[in-house]
Amino acid sequence: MSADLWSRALAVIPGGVNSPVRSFRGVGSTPFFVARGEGAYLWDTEGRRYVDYVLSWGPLILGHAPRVVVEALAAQLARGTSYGTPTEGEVELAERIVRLMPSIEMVRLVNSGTEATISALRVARAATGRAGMLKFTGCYHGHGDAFLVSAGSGVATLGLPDSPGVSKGAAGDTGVAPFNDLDAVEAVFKRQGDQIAAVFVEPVIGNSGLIEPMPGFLQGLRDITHRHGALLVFDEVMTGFRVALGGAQARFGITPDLTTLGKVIGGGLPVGAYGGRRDLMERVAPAGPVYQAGTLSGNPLATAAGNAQLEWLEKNDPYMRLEQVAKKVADGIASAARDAGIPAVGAAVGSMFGVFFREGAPRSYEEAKTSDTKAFGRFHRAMLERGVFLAPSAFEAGFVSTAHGDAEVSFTLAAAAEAASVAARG
Ligand code: KE4
Repeated sequence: MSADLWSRALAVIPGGVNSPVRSFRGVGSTPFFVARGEGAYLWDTEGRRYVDYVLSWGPLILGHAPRVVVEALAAQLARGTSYGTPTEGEVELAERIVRLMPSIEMVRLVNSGTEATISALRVARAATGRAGMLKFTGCYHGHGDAFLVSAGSGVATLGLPDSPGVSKGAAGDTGVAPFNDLDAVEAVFKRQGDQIAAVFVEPVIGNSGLIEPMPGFLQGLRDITHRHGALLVFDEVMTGFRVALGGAQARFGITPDLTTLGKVIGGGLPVGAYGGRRDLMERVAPAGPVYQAGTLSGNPLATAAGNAQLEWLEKNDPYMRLEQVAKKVADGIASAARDAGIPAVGAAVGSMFGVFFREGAPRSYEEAKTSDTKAFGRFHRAMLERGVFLAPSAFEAGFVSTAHGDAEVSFTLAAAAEAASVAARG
């Protein structure tokens, strides 16, 4: 069934997938097709079961089809799917986000993380009258033109288009620096600080594998941006409601000017959001002149799922236990790899985790790239064969949910012991 579906998909969808990372090219294989998900598990169309650590790339912090979300969606479905008018659910979700992330005084709902970051950049440029933006290698902020840039040569340089179709004009206002390198950030601001509207950062990188901020790095960004009149934007599409109830900004005690959100706030339905200081957000149409719109923004199904999921998280605050589970998985996989002779290190922040096949935790994407991706590819395939689905790339974070318990962890670590020796054999 999967083989037939795969050849049909390749015939009519670019690369056979609706998002590149799902193609499993990062681990040198081809994807399975999912028939259903429940709790911590996925079943493919051949009936094989997997413990799922991808969880739709982050949104499913309560696991697949949690009762509270399913019931909220069923109730809403009976009342219709979209109206194109204001609804109570949007107000409730906006109030919840504002309550849980106090740096966000006002918030606009959109349909994806990409929409959130391109809109936040537009607000930052309007508010400062500047065009420049600084991002970090290894951070992914969606596929907006200004963000699809890679570092040119040298430590911190003007971005170069990282994809055909991104014009020099669109990329030319973006600077790129290595994560955790405040000297490089200072150097960029020294050269062109008065042109930089905003610094965008994943406060904990989830798009290079998991890379944690060094002590003082995030505060350093806050100080530098304050000094130069630039805005600090925390892209918490992945870390928001994942690393703590109030996101990375609560965990690290930093107040950004703007925050972008997605994933968890939609409970598995398409939602993104951007928000922050009232004086900035009141510039957004129709309150102000900065235009941004969306047919299905804040639609009733997405807000029903998002409200149900966030309400459960606010009531139960599962983050301590989620971090314990994530740590067990990350450390257990890393030690299985080391026992098989593969250098490896694991890390967990809240319910996100990462394992690198290298000596020592990387502090930047440049360091992460030195990990053994070939061994990771062999390990990933061997884990799949043993019923464990890890992110199909050495440069993606893993996620646990409230549905991942001791049974799932011991199943995973037993599989890891075997898969590591397969991977080590080459
Ligand atoms: P979306 O446009 O995919 O909803 O969000 C873009 C985005 C923005 N910011 C951060 C920090 C993100 O992690 C993402 C999307 N994350 C990827 C996972 N690496 C989504 C998976 C995919 O591209 O299919």
